[in-house]
Amino acid sequence: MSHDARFSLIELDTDQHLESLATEVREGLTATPKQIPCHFFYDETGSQIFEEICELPEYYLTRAESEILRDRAEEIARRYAQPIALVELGSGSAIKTRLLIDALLQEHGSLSYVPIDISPSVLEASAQQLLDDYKHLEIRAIAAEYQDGLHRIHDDDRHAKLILWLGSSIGNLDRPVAEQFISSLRAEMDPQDRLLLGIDLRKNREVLEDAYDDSRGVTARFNKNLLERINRELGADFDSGAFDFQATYDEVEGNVVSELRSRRDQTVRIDDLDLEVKFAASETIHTENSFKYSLAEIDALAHCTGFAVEDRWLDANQRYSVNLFAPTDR
Ligand code: AVI
Repeated sequence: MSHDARFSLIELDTDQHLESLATEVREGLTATPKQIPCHFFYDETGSQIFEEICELPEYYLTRAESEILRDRAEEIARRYAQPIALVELGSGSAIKTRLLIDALLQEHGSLSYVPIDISPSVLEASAQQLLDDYKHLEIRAIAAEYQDGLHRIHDDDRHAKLILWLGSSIGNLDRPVAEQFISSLRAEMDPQDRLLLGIDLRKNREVLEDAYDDSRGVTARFNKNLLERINRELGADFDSGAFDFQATYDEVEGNVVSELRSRRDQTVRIDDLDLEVKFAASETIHTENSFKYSLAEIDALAHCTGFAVEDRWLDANQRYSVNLFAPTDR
């Protein structure tokens, strides 16, 4: 069958949810302490640098998750007697998604893959590649916020759904926000549906700080790209060389805090906002939280959001977890 017959893209109206870079940069850089939300990392340059991060020796998360999925994909696929809908939050050009697609196609002969992502162009690009590679795959992409997209499938899908939320993306949400988000996913799920969640685990400081501040400076470049993006898109005059990058593990909170630190007193002008931002020497801009979970914290998260952990797998080094959440009656 042609690509056209196997591909559809629904675009839901998402404008109302998207705050612009301009609004959030103005808010974040006039706040105390200063901050820039981490979702702005991912312009074209930032997305490329993130791919480099995933290959770094220190950034074990991607490899650990792939190892688990490689070992368990068949076992996961065998849980289902019938073809399912594989729903992914984020768009899956990645090896990890392919491991599951391979196993599900092998088991059932056909598969409906439903990536949900805010960017229609990212969805189209990754879909074309997948359709080339898998002749029995159907892709029903949805360009939307995750919850709106899930709501859309809830209404018209009779397949059991396996929802993937991989990469420990949950770690970039504050814990109460993560709880709310997982509860909102639960609200869109039927009893036979499952949520497969990749979550990085709490562990010793050195491993974590190396993972988030690598020796080649790739993660530093990823963070400084935020400043360069503001230069490009909002006419600012940040000198990214006048900032240092640091990643610090807060053991009590289980949170790797990423920040840029001003090397000196300086003033930055942002033309498009008609704004001057003053930095004192050593003043920081908070760029990202990466929360880590203990197994007990994952159990508690499942419990308070209407799930039970039906299965859980760790990598050989026990650094990372993939968790299969099953809805419980409430
Ligand atoms: C996308 N997210 C889960 C990554 C993380 O581990 O927090 C982003 C990242 N930041 C620095 N390195 C990777």
